[in-house]
Amino acid sequence: MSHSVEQFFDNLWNDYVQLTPSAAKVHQVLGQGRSIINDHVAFRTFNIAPVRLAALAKHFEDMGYKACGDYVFEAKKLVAKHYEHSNPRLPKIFISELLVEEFSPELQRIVNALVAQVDAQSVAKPEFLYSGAHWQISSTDYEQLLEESEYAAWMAAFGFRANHFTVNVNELPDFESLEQVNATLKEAGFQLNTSGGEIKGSREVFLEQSSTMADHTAVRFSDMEKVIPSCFYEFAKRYEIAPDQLYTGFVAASADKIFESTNARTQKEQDGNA
Ligand code: OOG
Ligand code: NI
Repeated sequence: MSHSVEQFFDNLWNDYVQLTPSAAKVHQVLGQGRSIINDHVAFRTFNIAPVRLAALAKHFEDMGYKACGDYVFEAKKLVAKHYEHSNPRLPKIFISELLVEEFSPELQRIVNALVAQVDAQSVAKPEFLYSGAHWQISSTDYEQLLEESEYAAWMAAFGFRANHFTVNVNELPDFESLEQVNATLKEAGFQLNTSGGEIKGSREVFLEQSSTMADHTAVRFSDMEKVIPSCFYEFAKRYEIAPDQLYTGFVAASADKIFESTNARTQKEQDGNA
């Protein structure tokens, strides 16, 4: 892999781990000092120029990635695409975008005002993908977005960066199953996302996924500081669709639940059931 692609993923990881300190602990617990291979990295955005999914994807296409799968999330009012590289050591890329025009005029007004602050020239640089928020937002606007779309609120608070990395469980030498990975994580004190069950998907759909609930971090809004959910870590085990050929796509019904990993309400419900 070229030096610049490697450097890109290093920078992306460094931004992510700064906001998500538990990601470093995940590597210690599952890798015991050995390097971890990531299955994919996920990004979020709004379907408004200049930050549309296609504009983010352009950077990966420039690195040699190809568009593969398309996904629709009707209830969350989102669409997504995934990208693959011919170098199997490079993670797949999952990018979603919020269909802003399907929301209330208030949400549209807040989101359009945020995106209007983004300089189109900055979007054209690969560093944009770990550049965070390009705007100021008040905590009241954040709370208002949260009423309608947890995704919109997350984007408003954190902007452009990896939403999560995903451990490739097939490549973990010490673990046979995702159940085993989950048990080890829980023993180490991690809280897992139980929305739709701890394991989303199955061998029948060729993909099993689980994730931690997002870390919490202090975000400086224009009027005050608030501690809110930031980013999480995901775990994926893939099954063969043919001899020696692992499934490389995503599963929309499972992804729908993985999105909940940044949802503080889901977290409260889980705590209530604990
Ligand atoms: C993406 C959720 C979906 C997957 O692997 O299915 C996903 C997100 O939370 O932004 O990552
Ligand atoms: Ni994911």
